[in-house]
Amino acid sequence: MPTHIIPTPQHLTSDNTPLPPLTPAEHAALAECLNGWAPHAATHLLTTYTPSPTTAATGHADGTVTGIGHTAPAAPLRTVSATHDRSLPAESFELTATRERIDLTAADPAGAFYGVNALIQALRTPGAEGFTARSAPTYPTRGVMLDVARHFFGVDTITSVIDVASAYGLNRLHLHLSDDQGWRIEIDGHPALTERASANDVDGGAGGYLTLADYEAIQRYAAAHAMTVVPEIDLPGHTHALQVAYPQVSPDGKPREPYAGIDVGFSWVNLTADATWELLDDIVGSLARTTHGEYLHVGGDEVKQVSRPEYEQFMGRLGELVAAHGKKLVVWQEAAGSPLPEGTQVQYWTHEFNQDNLAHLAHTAEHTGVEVIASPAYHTYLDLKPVPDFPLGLTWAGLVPLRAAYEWTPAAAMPVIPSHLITGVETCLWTETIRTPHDIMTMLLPRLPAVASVAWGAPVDYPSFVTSIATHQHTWWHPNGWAHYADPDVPWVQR
Ligand code: TNX
Repeated sequence: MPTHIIPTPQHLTSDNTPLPPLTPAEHAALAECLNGWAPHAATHLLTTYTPSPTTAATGHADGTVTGIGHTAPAAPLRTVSATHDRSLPAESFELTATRERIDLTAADPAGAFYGVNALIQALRTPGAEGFTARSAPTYPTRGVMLDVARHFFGVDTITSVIDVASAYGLNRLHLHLSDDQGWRIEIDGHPALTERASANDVDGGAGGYLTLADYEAIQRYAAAHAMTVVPEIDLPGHTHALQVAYPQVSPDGKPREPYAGIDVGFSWVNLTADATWELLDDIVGSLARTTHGEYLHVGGDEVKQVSRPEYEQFMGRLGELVAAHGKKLVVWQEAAGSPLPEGTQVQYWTHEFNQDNLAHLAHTAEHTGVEVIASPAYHTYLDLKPVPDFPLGLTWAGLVPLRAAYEWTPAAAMPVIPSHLITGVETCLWTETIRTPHDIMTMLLPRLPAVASVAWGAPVDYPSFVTSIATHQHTWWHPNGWAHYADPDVPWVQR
């Protein structure tokens, strides 16, 4: 019986012997071992896994443990340990779970979190068997992007995306917080932004925005799940909502009405006006102060109406501004070729782009310390339809069925970029057609675990992957109320 862990660990062996569920005592003991050095992993174990109260059924009855109430948990019958070993590769873990012992060793708290995930996934497998697993992620940056600008989603929905993404080993939540249709984050000293530019969405709906308290709560929740939030303010295009609030940053200075629709490329700010740079200084300053992580994403995509030299000059100046506020930069691929600060991450998204600029990026990256994040649309854009007649999603880069999200490599998808420059993989969910939390899960599942497998460099075995997906749906997504798309490749369990 295989162990249904996704991403599949790089090394996995089974002992072909039944693996009993955790008893309440073992559950508490493992959390206790983790608590001193990986408290989030301990909390995750305690809140995500329900120990088996029917210990007798597993041959571990001691007659005293209830796990609730007054009785202190009895000593576990299995040996349980959780060891911090800093000599291991970053975010890695080693886990042995058998009928005799549960031993988790991890490089750091993130590795402990992933070890706990692997244990919980394995224990959920019907007919689980004892195993030893070792795994380390291939790419240090493993992201999921959620567009809360086209349709707005609040704290509860965003935390449910964190639940799914972190369970599959992603460590970055990229929030697309501004676009033509709406401005979605409170900015210190600029209430006009959220007062005038957030009450709208792509369908002309009510919109909304995150307060700074919401943003803080999301970041804390993310940190508790080994994830970091990267906020994106899209510049110098995709700025219609910003211009509704502040007409003085428009090229023509004229007032604008909120925009509902899915066109792109029609808006941009005055690239050189003092009014623009004073406002951007405040926006970047507020975001830098309220963001725990080291990166801010400043967009740079689909600016169709300004000359290339003017655009590159703007992106260079924006990079300096972000650096002056103490943060590193993420930009979409169009900014490749601009003078970008060392340590910038460039996010590749489409092959339909000027290859000379990408070649230039590849050429200069080694000298400037620029990294590349792989988000090729035809593998990672989960707003693209999985099949032609799907009710949700777009088709501009083709379809993304489950197999396309699973069977690819960043190096092959971006032939112009030398593979050693690629430090991350990110899957993106744009929300032009995505209206509800149910829609979000339908697009993320089961394709997010597929992209996460690529980000971990997991061993590739599609038949085994789809079998594991079916188990996860049956034993986990369904009980959690998470919707999914029924890709025909998966042997879904019939109810
Ligand atoms: C391209 S990817 C965009 C978005 C759209 C998306 C739809 C990128 C940087 N820009 O503005 O929402 O396609 O798939």
